[in-house]
Amino acid sequence: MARDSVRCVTAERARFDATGVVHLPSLVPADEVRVMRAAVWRATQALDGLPEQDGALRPGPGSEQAMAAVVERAAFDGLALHLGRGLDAVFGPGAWVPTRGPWRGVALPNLPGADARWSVPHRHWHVDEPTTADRPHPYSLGAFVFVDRVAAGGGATVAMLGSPRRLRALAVDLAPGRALTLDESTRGLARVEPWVDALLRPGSDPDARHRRFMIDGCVSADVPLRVVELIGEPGDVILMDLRCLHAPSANVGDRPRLIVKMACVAQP
Ligand SMILES: O=C(O)CCC(=O)C(=O)O
Repeated sequence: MARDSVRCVTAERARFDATGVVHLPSLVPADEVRVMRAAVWRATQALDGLPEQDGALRPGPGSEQAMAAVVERAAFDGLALHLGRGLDAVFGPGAWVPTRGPWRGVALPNLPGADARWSVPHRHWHVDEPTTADRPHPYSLGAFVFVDRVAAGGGATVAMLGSPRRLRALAVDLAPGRALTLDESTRGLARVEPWVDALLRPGSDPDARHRRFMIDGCVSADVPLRVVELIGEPGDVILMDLRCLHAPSANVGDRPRLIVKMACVAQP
């Protein structure tokens, strides 16, 4: 059955279409999460040091293979079933499936850095999949699986809600018949939207940035935009449209941020 003909418009599906993000609480059973958490933590400790980047200690260049290998372990095999249940509930049976085999995902640990205060990041905003005007849906989703609690300020990925829709409108103007480049998706959007321009510039006052970008947001070409931290409890999953603008943020908390990001693909 074609994906668009699936008549399954849940509230979560509507939220995903509007914002690019949907949060599915308690999708993965606690006993499985505990085993996954231990595996991610062991692999993190086995790394040869974690350099500080963007306000947190993160796996450095060259550790990509090790971080992908973590989620290939048997402890993560059950995730396909749980993610499949979540995807079916949101998008309709079989519309999306978790990727199988090698490179099915990656562990994304980070440890508290030296920053004293958390601020909405201005650097490293990016998309994982380019946007084209004529594709309402992405080819791929990221499933952020929380193998431990991630609280505000604790090194969460930040995402710009509404950005997939806004980037499609931008693609109509800037890139008819092709995909937006990363530069067009960030600085190109900033050129036509002052709120995004301010987001991408360093701002000295964390409170002002919090208010402007995470509470007030803006409406750009009729699309509400707002920045959120992807936070959650152990076993929660956040599905994100990989055309969504997102960035790493500082860990000013007292514990490691331990998540895995699994790839999911649309079925033809
Ligand atoms: O580690 C993070 O929070 C950032 C993750 C990210 O940007 C990505 O996986 O594309």
